[in-house]
Amino acid sequence: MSEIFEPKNIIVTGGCGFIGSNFVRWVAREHPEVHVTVLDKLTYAGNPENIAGLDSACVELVVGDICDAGLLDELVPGHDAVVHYAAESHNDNSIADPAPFLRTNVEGTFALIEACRKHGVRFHHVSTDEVYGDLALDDPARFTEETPYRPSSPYSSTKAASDMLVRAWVRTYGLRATISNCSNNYGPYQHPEKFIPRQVTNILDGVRPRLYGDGRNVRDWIHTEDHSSAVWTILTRGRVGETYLIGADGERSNIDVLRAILRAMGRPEDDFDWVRDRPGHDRRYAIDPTKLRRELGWEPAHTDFAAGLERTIAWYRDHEPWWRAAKDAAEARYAAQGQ
Ligand code: NAD
Ligand code: TDX
Repeated sequence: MSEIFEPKNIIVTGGCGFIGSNFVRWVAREHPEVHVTVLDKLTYAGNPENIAGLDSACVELVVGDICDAGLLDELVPGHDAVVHYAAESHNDNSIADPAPFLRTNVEGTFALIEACRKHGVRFHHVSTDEVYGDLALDDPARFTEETPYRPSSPYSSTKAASDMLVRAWVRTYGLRATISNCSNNYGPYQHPEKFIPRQVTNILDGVRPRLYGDGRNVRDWIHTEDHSSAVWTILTRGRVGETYLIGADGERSNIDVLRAILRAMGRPEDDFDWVRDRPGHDRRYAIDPTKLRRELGWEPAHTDFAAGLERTIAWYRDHEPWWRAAKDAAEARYAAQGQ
């Protein structure tokens, strides 16, 4: 194992989004000695409420664009590390309009690694298992760090491109960087355009959930708290230049997840509508997290999916003012796409 890196002063890009804000709250709770500067553009997916109430001596918000090289030149020096979550993150949006994905995911990552190279700052790149494409339902294989890149969607191809940039900057310029590729996250503060919160908020609204295609597509679910602890582990104890896959053995078909939501919310299991499939819809994702577990000793803590789902449902039930406007806008986008 390499030396332990003890950052005191980090930038978290995208810290007002779903996973970034959960990470910021996790750091504020577990490592209150660390100062966090959140850099977030506050797109439709960013909400400053997600980090409201945290000690302002520990967490500061800078509203800005990761593509803004001038801003990065001012902000990055003096920090120990940049943890990069900011992205356009939704596959369906990337199919409707890929341009913002190219800009933020590719050009934004480029601007950040240039700033980190120039100012000698450690970089952690948060990415996705979707860069590996998909697996067949009957394939016993899972993704490993050696699986070839084979992205399917505009979203995943821009994330793959950003991973490649980081790898090239490590090799060519000696950038001190690590990469993590995580499976599907769930938990509080997830935008209501995504599968689990969309179905939960539909049911709360008295609307039938919507299942794409045949519903047999498999996603490998991990609680966002476990993603946060894994990223912290890799940032502080991971080997520079390495990639680590993050997963918690949570493979489930979409129809099984939807039925679990319906049951937990007291609805009949068949109370949903089938809708048009997502073009290019990946069939199955599955992560083999052996490297992270063996090399860094990381273990997930939230492995009871039914319990995590119940807590997540309760969170959405209790936070309608948080999701209402975002949901209405997301449903207008879905209606335009026939989904
Ligand atoms: P999200 O869409 O909820 O949040 C994205 C955040 O980035 C928002 O706060 C948004 O305002 C900000 N942002 C977007 N463009 C920006 C820009 N140009 N400059 C500054 N800020 C900008 O996304 P998420 O689901 O929290 O995903 C976070 C990261 O984790 C992404 O990099 C995503 O690829 C990765 N990831 C997500 C999942 C998942 O299940 N959601 C799984 C694996 C990896
Ligand atoms: O209404 C829906 N009905 C449905 O059947 C929605 C919104 C989705 N789905 C299906 C599509 C997927 O098979 O549910 C599954 C999950 O969909 P999303 O929540 O859109 O997630 P996914 O496309 O798997 O990507 C997510 O995980 C990997 C994140 O959005 C990405 O940012 C991350 O990289």
